[in-house]
Amino acid sequence: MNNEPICAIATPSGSSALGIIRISGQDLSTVTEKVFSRTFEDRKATLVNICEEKDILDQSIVIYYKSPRSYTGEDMIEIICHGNHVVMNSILNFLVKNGARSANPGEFSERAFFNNKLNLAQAEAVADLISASDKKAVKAAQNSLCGKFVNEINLLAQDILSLRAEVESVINFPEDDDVPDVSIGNIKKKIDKTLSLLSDVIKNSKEGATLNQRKIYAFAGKPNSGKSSLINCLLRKNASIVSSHAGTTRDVLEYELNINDKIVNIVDTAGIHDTSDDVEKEGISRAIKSIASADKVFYIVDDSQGITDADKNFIKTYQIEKYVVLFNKIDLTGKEPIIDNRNNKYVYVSAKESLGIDLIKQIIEEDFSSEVVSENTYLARRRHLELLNKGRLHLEESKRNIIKGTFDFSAEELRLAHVALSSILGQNSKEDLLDEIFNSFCIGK
Ligand SMILES: Nc1nc2c(ncn2[C@@H]2O[C@H](COP(=O)(O)OP(=O)(O)O)[C@@H](O)[C@H]2O)c(=O)[nH]1
Ligand SMILES: [Mg+2]
Repeated sequence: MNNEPICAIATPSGSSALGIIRISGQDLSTVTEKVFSRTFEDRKATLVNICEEKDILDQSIVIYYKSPRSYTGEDMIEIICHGNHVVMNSILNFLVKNGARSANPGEFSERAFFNNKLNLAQAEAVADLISASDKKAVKAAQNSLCGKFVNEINLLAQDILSLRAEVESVINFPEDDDVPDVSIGNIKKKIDKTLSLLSDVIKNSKEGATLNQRKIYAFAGKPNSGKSSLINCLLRKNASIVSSHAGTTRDVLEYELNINDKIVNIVDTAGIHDTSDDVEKEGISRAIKSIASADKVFYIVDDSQGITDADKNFIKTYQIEKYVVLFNKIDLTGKEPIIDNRNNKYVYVSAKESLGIDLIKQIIEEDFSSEVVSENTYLARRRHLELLNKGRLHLEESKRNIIKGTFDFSAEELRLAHVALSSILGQNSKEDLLDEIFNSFCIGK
């Protein structure tokens, strides 16, 4: 790993009261000498004028963190200067002239990982905390960062290691003697216990995994039911083309909708019906795909025409679990904008008269309030869930082999389960995976 000095602005661009520039490297004495012409005491805030020849670039506070007691584990310096981008960039350029290199995205955290300051799951939690979009996501990212998730994984990994030792002792049992039933029974019990602990972690991780993924709401229905018109009402702009000509929307169009600081994606789709037009057919097949992957489907029915068997069949055919039927055009039928009490999946609206649009927003908001974040919800990534599930499959396979009496296969499955869990923490991870993870960080972190 490289450990030459790197530097970056760690605060957002634009004007702010203060800005922070970070420097990290195995040895910062040369850079310090050239840039500040002085040395600093460990962890003490010092007021300095940063001067390039006779020019004062800024008056700043400098804090020096001596290795290994720093975020990266290397020598680090934080310059707290005025939050002006011209000032900060001139300091950054001065640092680069004096031997520090501009840091790549996530390079500080990558160094922290290689210096065992953070494991991979914690490093990922740092990035997720920075990008968390609401209080729940923040709480779940903090649960991951403070090591609760890591502790659970470590405990599971230890259980699996000791199980493997037990299974191996059975393999080494003298050939002439049968393995006592008690030992086999014990191992089975222990695998079951580990499996149940692992299932709990998977459940808590699944809850958290949805927190940092943006929810997707697909608008579907027959042509001309008013899907595009309703979306334009929600977005308060003419985003999708509206026309009385059936088949106007042919591609899947995705928009961002902000409801009380919660951002969701709204998807406008081609109207579903039988058609011989090839372009429309392709649009319909794309619509069906995006409907299948949406978190919820708003199915639009033209209330002046009423709900038909084809509409009802659509929900059944595509096994849409979470859906709400929006009966649009109530300006034509004279109904009130309400959520039907008898069937709370039916909502009456009018895009033309902007009636019931708040009810649609209310339904979206309720999806957020039903999410629970407990002490054990982790902001797990897809990568973690995949590895947890892989661990579970190997454990189950190991148990099957114990039952069959193929102990050596069972031990191998336990080894693979252990590899899966330890990969969550970044043990034995490949370089390209690490690159992919750290490259998605922001610069300065
Ligand atoms: N009267 C009435 N007409 C509407 C309403 N919503 C949409 N329309 C009309 O229905 C037609 C189809 O609308 P559009 O949004 O393009 O439907 P889409 O094919 O489902 O996207 C257009 O002529 C719209 O002006 C409504 O609430 N009331
Ligand atoms: Mg449309």
